[in-house]
Amino acid sequence: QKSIKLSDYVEYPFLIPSIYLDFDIGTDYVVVQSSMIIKPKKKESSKLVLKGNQIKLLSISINGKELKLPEYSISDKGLIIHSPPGSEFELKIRSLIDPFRNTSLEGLYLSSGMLTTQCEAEGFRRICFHPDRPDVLSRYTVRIEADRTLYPILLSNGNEKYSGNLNSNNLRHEFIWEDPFPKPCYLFALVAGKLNSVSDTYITNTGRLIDIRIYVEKGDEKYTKHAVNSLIKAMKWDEENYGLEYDLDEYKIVAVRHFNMGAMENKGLNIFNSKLVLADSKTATDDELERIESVIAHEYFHNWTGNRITCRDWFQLSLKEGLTVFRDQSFTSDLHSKGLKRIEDVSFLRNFQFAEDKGPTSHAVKPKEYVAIDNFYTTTIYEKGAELIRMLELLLGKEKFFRGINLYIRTFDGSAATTEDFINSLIKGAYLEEKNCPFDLDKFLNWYYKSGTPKVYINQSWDSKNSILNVSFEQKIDSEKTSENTEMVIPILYSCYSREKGASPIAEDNLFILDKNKKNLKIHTLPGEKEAPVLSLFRRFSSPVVWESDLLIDDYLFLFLNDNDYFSRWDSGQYLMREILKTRLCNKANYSLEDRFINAIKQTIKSLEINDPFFLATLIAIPGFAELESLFTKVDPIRIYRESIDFQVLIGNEILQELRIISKNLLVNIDHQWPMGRGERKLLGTIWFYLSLAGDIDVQKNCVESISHSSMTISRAALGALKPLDNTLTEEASNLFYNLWKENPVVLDSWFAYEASRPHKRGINVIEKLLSHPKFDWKAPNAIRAVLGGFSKNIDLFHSLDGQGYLFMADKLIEVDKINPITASRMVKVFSKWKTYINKNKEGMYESLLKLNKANISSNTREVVELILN
Ligand code: B3K
Ligand code: ZN
Repeated sequence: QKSIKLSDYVEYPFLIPSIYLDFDIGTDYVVVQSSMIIKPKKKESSKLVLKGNQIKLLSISINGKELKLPEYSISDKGLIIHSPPGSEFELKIRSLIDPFRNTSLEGLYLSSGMLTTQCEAEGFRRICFHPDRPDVLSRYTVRIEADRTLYPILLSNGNEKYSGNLNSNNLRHEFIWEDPFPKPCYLFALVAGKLNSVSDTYITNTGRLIDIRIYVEKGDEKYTKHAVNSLIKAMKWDEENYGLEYDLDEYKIVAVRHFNMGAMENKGLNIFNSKLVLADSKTATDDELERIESVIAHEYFHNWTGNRITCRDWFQLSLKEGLTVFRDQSFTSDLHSKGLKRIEDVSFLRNFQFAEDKGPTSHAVKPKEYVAIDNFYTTTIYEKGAELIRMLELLLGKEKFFRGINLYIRTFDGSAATTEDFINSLIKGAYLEEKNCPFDLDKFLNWYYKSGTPKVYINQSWDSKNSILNVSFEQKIDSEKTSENTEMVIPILYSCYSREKGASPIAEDNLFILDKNKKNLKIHTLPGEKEAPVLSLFRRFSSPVVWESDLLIDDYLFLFLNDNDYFSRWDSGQYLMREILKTRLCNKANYSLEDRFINAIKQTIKSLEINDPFFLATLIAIPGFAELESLFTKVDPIRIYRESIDFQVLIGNEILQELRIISKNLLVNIDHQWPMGRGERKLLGTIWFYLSLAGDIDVQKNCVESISHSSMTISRAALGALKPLDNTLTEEASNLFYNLWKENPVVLDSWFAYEASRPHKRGINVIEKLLSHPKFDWKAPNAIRAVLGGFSKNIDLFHSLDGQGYLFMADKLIEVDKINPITASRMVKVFSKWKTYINKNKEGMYESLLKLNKANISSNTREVVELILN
């Protein structure tokens, strides 16, 4: 398949300063008329190439004069005008599109009776003929007319300019929207439908009044408060921290059931997957409420980092996504807990991004080529991209970092930039001159250009005579195919603890910059210090790497009990649990280590229970499944799953008494409104899980009763605790949950996911049944992800040794691909790790991949399948 290369970038030869779009919505199709002012950039003439996909051309004219073939040519890719005028002209195109049969959820499409759009990355070409590339910025005016009863609400970007009836009998009406800020077409949005809205206002720091409106289907108004509050918090935070104010008079959010991703930052008219808008503590868990708050903020933050300053081309995607994820992570950590948010983000990165970077779809934060850009909305572009910005913040220090950001925004406002533009502004803003930068910029840029997770090796030697700890560091990046010796700038934040004196560190949060393959560090401890101190490394997870050190089990136990950095303390426990599981899986269980670790947990429970229940719950939870898989060169998923359950049964049994006592104390606080009571609810859920696994019948029965608890967090925690059991109580709880929520599609998706992912002996029929369940909607990616995504986490079923799980998945993905390639190509990554599995699983997955490869699949899905196979 043909790939697009970064090195082939050429500027578009025309400017399009303004676009007027007219939508005439009928019952069977929509007539779109565009009128664009076009200016050639150079004197020499070049042809005008416009993209178009599934659009029927009706007529085309330049400066009022109709064009005839062969003055232009048309294909399934778009339209070419062979010799356009050499100076500014007006191009008018009338065309026709059919949103009613568009199942791809790209361009203009129908979702639950309303018309809605998704244009990023290349959906605008399904709406009208246009260059459809992010470096062409225009001012848009949009007129929409439609039937008044079918489509009472007609929205587009920007501010409302006019609305009125069209004919005397009031059947049709029209709206005109104007967006004064030049934008790329991927930020265009249109919504038409029967929607109710909830409104609020925000006054900016310069006193401007912003009208906030959330549009939802009738009946859902009651679920919008959380979204509105989140938006207001985000607006305030961006003013206070980045000095960035909202620029339009209106900010609208529309909730849509059929949506490929989470949400879309269209200028002034965000479109959201309904699961990320509709929520309160009765229908959403605490984690979901936090996620919604952060996604609302993320899309809002894009208004500057993405919209006012956009990407020159899609290779620069992390320019807006990495930076905006960094901003939303900072927002959440400012609002809640810095330490806990960091652990949450690191855990996500390790389980998803590291896994991606180890596998066949590994790519750089700034890739050099792609086939389908939709396949590049990955955790590498987003979350690893955010880690790079975080390292820059650490290396520059907050004050300089913000000076740099400021310069970037002032320099590139209203234009399309590259990641290099960003870095150069950052350094210039921070230090005035590049040469004053205290680290090697070129080596830092390797983080953008090289794929793979760097590995750092650490060895210590203790000079007791002089009380100096000598530490040697070595970095390697192995997943890059080249043999060249790549050096990165790896910031390492460290502390040192005296073994005798315990809790307060001798050296705290010092920064060591590893910018060579090998580099040594000398740590001077207190004179007279006899024993080597304990090193706490990569505090706050100061760079996105993996490391191996000569720290001893005793050191990890010490850090697990004493470290004052949330991440490092948690990570020490995670290390110990990884060791325990690794030795168990190699049939070399280390019982003394298990005993010592469990004792450490008991001590931790005593010290942490009251003041930080959330942290305690986090400390005693085992590492994620993907992280465990990554410990082995031959992965046996079924054994990993069983062994991790056995280990958790052991923890449950060993700390039964302690857990029972705490759970009683927690009950008084669980009814507080989010974010209050969150820690208590989290810990209670964790305790239920362990106790239920350990066979505590009272807890299991209590879980069934808690399904109808007024807090969704508690209800889902109860479901979770019963999940591994596969007994009548699990069944009963699941039925209760279903009956409570069968009329709420957003909540019901979590039931679909639960049913698909929980272990049960009834085999694959269960999944088939879920897919033909009357409440299952094939056109809703949320539902597909719930069932097929849930199924991929159902270890026994999906990985069954006869390969039937894999084949079933392949068949279903072929079906999904026919209606929605974007969703299918994302989901096909469930096969990414095939080469790492033990032979039986490997062969099974390989067969399914071959089946997919032989099928008539979309180019999106084919790109991923081919990458995985090769
Ligand atoms: N920019 C969108 C993602 C678009 C995905 C296109 N396939 C949401 C976001 O990152 O904010
Ligand atoms: Zn984004």
